[in-house]
Amino acid sequence: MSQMQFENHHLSSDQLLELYKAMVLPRMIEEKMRILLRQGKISKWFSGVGQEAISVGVTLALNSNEYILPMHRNLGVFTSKKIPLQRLFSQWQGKLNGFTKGRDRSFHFGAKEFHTIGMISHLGPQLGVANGIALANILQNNRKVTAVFSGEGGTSEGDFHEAMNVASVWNLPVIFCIENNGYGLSTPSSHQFNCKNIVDKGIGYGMESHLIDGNNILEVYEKAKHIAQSIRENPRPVLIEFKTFRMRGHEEASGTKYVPKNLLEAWAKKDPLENYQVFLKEKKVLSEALEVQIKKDFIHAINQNLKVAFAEINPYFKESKELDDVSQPFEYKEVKSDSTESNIRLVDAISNGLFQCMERHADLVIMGQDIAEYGGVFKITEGFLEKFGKERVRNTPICESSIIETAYGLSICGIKSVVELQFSDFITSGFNPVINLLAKSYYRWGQNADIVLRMPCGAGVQAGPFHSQTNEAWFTKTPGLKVVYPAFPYDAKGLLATAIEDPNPVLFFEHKQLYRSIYQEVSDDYYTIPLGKAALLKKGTDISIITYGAGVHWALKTIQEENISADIIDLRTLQPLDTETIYKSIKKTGKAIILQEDTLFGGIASDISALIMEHCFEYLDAPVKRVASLETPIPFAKNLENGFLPKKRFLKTLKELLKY
Ligand SMILES: Cc1ncc(C[n+]2csc(CCOP(=O)(O)OP(=O)(O)O)c2C)c(N)n1
Ligand SMILES: [Mg+2]
Repeated sequence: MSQMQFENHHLSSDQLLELYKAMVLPRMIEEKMRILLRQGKISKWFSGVGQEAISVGVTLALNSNEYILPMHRNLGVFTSKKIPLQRLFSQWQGKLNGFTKGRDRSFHFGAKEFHTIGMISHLGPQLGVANGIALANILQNNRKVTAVFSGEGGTSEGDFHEAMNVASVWNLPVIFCIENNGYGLSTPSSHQFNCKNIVDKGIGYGMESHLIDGNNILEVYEKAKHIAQSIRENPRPVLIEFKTFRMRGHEEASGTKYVPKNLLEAWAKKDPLENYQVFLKEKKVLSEALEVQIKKDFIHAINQNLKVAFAEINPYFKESKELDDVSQPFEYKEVKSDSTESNIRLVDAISNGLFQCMERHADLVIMGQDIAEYGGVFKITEGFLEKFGKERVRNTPICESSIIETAYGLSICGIKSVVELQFSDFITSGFNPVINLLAKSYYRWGQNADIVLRMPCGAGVQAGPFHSQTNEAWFTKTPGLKVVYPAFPYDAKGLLATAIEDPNPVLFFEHKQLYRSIYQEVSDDYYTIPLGKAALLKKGTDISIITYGAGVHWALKTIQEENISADIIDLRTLQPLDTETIYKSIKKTGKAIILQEDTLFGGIASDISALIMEHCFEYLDAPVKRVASLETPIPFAKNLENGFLPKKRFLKTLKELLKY
């Protein structure tokens, strides 16, 4: 007798068998993988034994062209999505024909042709990415559902709460599938959250939620199918908690010593596959002979595919190939403007530039706190809502992390977005997706992140330690990110246009103190300026001053007041860096000073200094000097802030260097 109650109201024998086979396959693959793991042929294994009904039931309940975002125990999603076994095996062995060409392991990959997006290690961000895909589905009005997975442990992360909140506020068609398997590594659920059921959390987010027996394939499949269909008809987010149990260790090496034996024994009796098999035999849908045949066929398929995967070549290291694959190739197309010009401020140039990009890219979405009716705290998006509508100009909850993940989900669906950080300081609350999703995605599995993050930054406005940082160095050191930092209205407008054209993630720094103090003649029409090209603002003979952002204006003022003959280089883009312009200038002047508003240690000035040393040593008549802010947080009071900033120290060092 089956230990579980299966109720079948209408599924045919073929359908019942299909569910059975779909659970047998991941179970058998796992058995084989555990052998390979012991032989050192794959690197790690996270077991989904005992949880197959959830992966399989949910995947088969959705249409094959609907996205599913699985986690590390959801092999059944990959197999039920019919991803060729040979490619899965290649992926796990780090072969060249794996989904990541050997650049990432296990389930850390996406396969868009199968509408499957794998995880990054950090668990919770997956939920926000699903929101982005669901938002794309809403914008494209295609009535599709997206399902995303998390363990109960992952629900403790802020990303879970942010994703639930955003999905609910925006009414996104997502099924949040939480597999409550009792443990997160060694931590039991009772140490993970303090409420009876995770479904109870749905109430707090205003979200419909369901509790489902995750070991009962018919219950999972039927309920998920019903929920998915209802979401297609009436788009909304739904939370499902699947009760289940993790029958093996967190990963194979870690064991289950800390799990009470009686729990393992009790749940073993509820094994989803064993019980269903008994039920099918009782119903005479499955015979002993058919069971043997099905398993034999799978063993054959697994072995055949393994043979092919073993024979596949390993990735070979070619430096240029690795470097080329960090960013999606982008062919810059110059757009010139010979239109009339207006004398406008930096803030106006950015606003006007962004507006024209919204006109040019019909599906470009902008997201940020208070950017719609209110027009943003710096009023850059004032009037955008009226012109472009609330689908494209989206006020967000205070959920930096989830919104950046949402932007990544949009990008997966081919939609560009611009995210306004209210202050660049607050990127700390969305740091993980920038570094781990956006920056690494193209290199890992060829998926670009077509996102511009607008970063109002900088000091000089007496805004203190949390509203004045210039934090570009956190990003210039991360491969995969482009960093733009204009100092003038004309550059800001043209560079923003290119940043949005570029299919890669770009951090676009906008200096708050320059917003309303710097004016310039700017073309009224759309135009572009290439990334990675510095501007030589002044030509001189005695020294090269290399700077960007507010530093440009300090340098210009200083050499004018002191009547110094210097090259002034405005970098404009920090990543990629225009080393050619820097070296050319130094070869002429023989002296270099680098001025940055950021604090000294680990800032970009240090790298530029090292590069000059390595490439222009023979041309130098003096040591390269870096001038930067003091190594403290940014203080609030005017006198303190002035002392912190490098303006005075710049003149002193400049004079010393000229005399050297
Ligand atoms: C941000 C982050 N912290 C810690 C980890 C390490 N880690 C990986 S899986 C895991 C447990 C996850 O538990 P749960 O969400 O319940 O999923 P399960 O493994 O039980 O399926 C932990 C702590 C991680 N991957 N990411
Ligand atoms: Mg768990």
